[in-house]
Amino acid sequence: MRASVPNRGRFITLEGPDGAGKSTQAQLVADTLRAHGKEVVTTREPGGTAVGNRLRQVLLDPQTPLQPTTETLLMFAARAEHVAHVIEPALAAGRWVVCDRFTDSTFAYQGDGRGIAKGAIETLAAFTHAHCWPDLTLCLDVPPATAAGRMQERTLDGFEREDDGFYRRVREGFLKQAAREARIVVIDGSSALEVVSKAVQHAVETFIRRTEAA
Ligand code: Z5A
Repeated sequence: MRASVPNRGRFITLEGPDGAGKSTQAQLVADTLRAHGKEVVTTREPGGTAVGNRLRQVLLDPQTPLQPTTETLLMFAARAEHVAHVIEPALAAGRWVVCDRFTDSTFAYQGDGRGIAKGAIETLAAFTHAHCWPDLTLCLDVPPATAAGRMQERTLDGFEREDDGFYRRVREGFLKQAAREARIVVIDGSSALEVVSKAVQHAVETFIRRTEAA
């Protein structure tokens, strides 16, 4: 994190299990920032660049299940491109970046979900983006049944076909991560849309006030 560099933008991520409402809320976060006069770049992971989007297709393809190690390395390969070509240049130019998922997802999905050692993920994170960590993370928490209900209409990707045990470990992983990191704000994503939106807006406005007072 380099939030102390003058005029540097801020990096906000949305996290949580599938179907938690991240994509829906990412738009609101961007709108709230723009209403406060910020220039905003919205993006997502895996993806965000041409190479990242090609890796995303490989990562989410239910026909080609990957080894957990391969999956982890490809997530970081996509992230290295994303940080270098999209996130860092935007922050350096004073823009605020709103990103749907980042390295907290790797800790939760590949770490808690697939059993990759936390130390290995920490090493890859330091190698890939040592100086680029989110300044604020909004973690939307939903129980498995709520998320499953929201995903019913969809064609499911490889991750969404995992069993309940995987989903529970991922959810717990996010909550453990939030307990360790002060930048992560947990929001109950299972409430009605207006209620979740209000909580998200409050968290973003509180963060803006804090950065303006600093
Ligand atoms: N992954 C990983 O394993 N490791 C990593 O390091 C990274 C990612 C970066 C990306 O897939 C997959 O990659 C993801 C983790 C893995 N696993 N999966 N699956 P993705 O980008 O396709 O999926 P996602 O990130 O999980 O997004 P999602 O499935 O679209 O969920 P969402 O963005 O959190 O939810 P949403 O699209 O905003 O909402 C889902 C539905 O619920 C939609 O119909 C909404 O209208 C509705 N919704 C939203 N909020 C509410 C409320 N409050 N009430 C009622 N209904 C609501």
